[in-house]
Amino acid sequence: ISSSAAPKRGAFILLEGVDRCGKTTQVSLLVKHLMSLSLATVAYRFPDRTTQVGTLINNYLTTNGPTGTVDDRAIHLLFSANRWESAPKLASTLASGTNIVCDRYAYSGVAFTSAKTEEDRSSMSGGELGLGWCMGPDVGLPAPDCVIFLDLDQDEAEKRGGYGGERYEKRDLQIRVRKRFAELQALDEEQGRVSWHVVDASQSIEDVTKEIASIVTDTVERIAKDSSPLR
Ligand code: DGP
Ligand code: NA
Ligand code: NA
Repeated sequence: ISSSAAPKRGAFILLEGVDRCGKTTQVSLLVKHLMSLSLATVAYRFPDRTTQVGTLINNYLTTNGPTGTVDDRAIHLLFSANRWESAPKLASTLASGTNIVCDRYAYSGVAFTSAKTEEDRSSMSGGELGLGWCMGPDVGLPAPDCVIFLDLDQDEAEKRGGYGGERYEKRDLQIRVRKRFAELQALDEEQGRVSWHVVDASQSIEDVTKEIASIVTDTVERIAKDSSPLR
């Protein structure tokens, strides 16, 4: 109990999932909830379409050109660059004791790119666009303290109304994306890294919110107590 104890850092809470799983709604409800507990919290969202790199990504997502018009590897690196350009701010925000609730991050990066082909890319040595290749550019980014995966099957996702027509909003791709996320969860569990919490996103908004709130309260307390440095 020395007076020179390291200052508390913020917790980095990440929400991931397929399109239409309700992430964006839950991120904003969670930020409000934490603020109501007097816990300083800010929301982040990736891709961040407001930067120059984000403008390129937005153009890519909103034009439904045939696959191959833009090289899949090049666009993968742009999504990663879009996270890296926020990395210093993410790190300083956490260091200042503010919590971050983030809508998508590097797991989406790997899940979406590696889902582009039907070939099995699940092994770490799956070649270009395989999991190992896809993970490379994001190695070293500030790591989340917990991943909340809003799990929704494709039939349920489609019941939620039409997709907005963006490039990735297609049934077969989304089914593969969900599988890739599960593979990434298994990898993290194997290696004892970040802890994942899978939440059934087909529940009512209120029930999902409650479940997330209880997971996050535990995580925020754990991080505030152990003051371990960011990885
Ligand atoms: P959103 O604004 O959350 O709807 O995300 C836009 C789309 O981009 C969505 O289909 C998920 C996808 N996406 C998010 N991050 C990445 C990434 O890093 N790489 C790739 N290839 N796709 C991503
Ligand atoms: Na979307
Ligand atoms: Na996003």
